[in-house]
Amino acid sequence: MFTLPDLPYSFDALEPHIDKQTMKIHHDRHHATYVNNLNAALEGQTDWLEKPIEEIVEKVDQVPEEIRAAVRNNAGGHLNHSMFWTLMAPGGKELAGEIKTAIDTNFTSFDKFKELFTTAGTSRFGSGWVWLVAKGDKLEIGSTANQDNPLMGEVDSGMSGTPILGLDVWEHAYYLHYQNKRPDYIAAWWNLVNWEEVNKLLNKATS
Ligand code: MN3
Repeated sequence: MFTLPDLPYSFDALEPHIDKQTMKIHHDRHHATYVNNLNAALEGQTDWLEKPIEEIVEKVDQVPEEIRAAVRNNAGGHLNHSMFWTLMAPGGKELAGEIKTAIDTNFTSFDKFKELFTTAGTSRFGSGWVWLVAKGDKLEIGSTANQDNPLMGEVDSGMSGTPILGLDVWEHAYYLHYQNKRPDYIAAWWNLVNWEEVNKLLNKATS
């Protein structure tokens, strides 16, 4: 059985960039629903229930067809949100170390990277996620629809690689405070990025 992880900070810790009520509803209702629906979809599938969430997302094509769509949406939802909470920190964490070097090498500068990542978020139609992935010794930016994750691979998600940074651009992530102004939410989110965690994920992906 999968369980809802606690937030690594309080619901109001990301204010003023992301408000308390949005965080509470996003975590306690949206993320909780993905966890509950995933457990319900996998009921009786003992071998699948014992796998790490990353492996289920990676192998979603092998899940029995009658539950595949539910597992895709809800395993993706659970993994994406579990990552998302840890990729933010109150006030953000300094961009330093290998991730800083890798961003400069792959995108020429942080400003250019920020511009490309932001555009991927503002141009994603409907609900989805923006990702920075490690792919071999390169970094790539892309976006996926719904709760798809790059670990699902090119055919299913339109991307591949190991996600090291993800941004939720579903309306439920910002609508209470920002209404339809997704670009304002993304601009504020940059103040919260936990680059220490991104660095850890980069090291893990490339080691
Ligand atoms: Mn969400």
